[in-house]
Amino acid sequence: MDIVIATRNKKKIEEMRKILGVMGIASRLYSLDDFPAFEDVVEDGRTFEENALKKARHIFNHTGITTIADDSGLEVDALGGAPGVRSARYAGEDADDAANNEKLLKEMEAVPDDKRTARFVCCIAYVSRDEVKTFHGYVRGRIGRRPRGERGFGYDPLFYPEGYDRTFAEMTEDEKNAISHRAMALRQLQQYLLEKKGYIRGF
Ligand code: ITT
Repeated sequence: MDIVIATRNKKKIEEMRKILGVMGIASRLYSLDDFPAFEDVVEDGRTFEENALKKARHIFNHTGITTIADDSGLEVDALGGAPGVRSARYAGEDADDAANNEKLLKEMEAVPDDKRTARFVCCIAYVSRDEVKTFHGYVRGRIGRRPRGERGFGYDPLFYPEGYDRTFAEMTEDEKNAISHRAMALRQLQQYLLEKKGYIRGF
């Protein structure tokens, strides 16, 4: 089966290619790098699910190829769930990862260690000719007081998954992919395809 990964985030593409590759779901994987002319959708949904569906439908309608979109973000308990669906744009419309991390640390300056809990959330939307499905993944953890590690992307340098004393940015790709919100959601997609379709390569 051919699949388009409907994201422009290069780090997400890398992670999803790796996870989907290990799962053997797709015979050919495209990303939006293969379709540079497509305009981005406006991510104005109130939930990760609304945004993921919007992105996946948009690309499926243009390509006619089965599409997977990821909408994800960080929910911090002490901030009432922020940055949430605004994770990519927390410090402003054109904010980069460093600016978003800096803003998060500032907002959390006064939050004591035992109240720095958070979770990463991922919604994967799957749109094909005859199906529209969504899958959800979560990983709980806590927010550090300074960035640590060079790997990953986004808020990885600040996020300590529960049970670990290293941030996602200090983990190898494989370590992060074993427990991440994105991998959990993609595993559910894999399970769905396996049960409903039975056409996954390698099974
Ligand atoms: P696309 O919409 O093109 O997929 P994007 O980066 O704008 O790319 P989102 O709207 O889903 O993607 O925003 C996700 C943001 O949430 C991302 O930019 C990070 O700041 C954060 N995030 C999501 N997953 C993450 C992860 O695994 N590690 C660190 N930060 C993550």
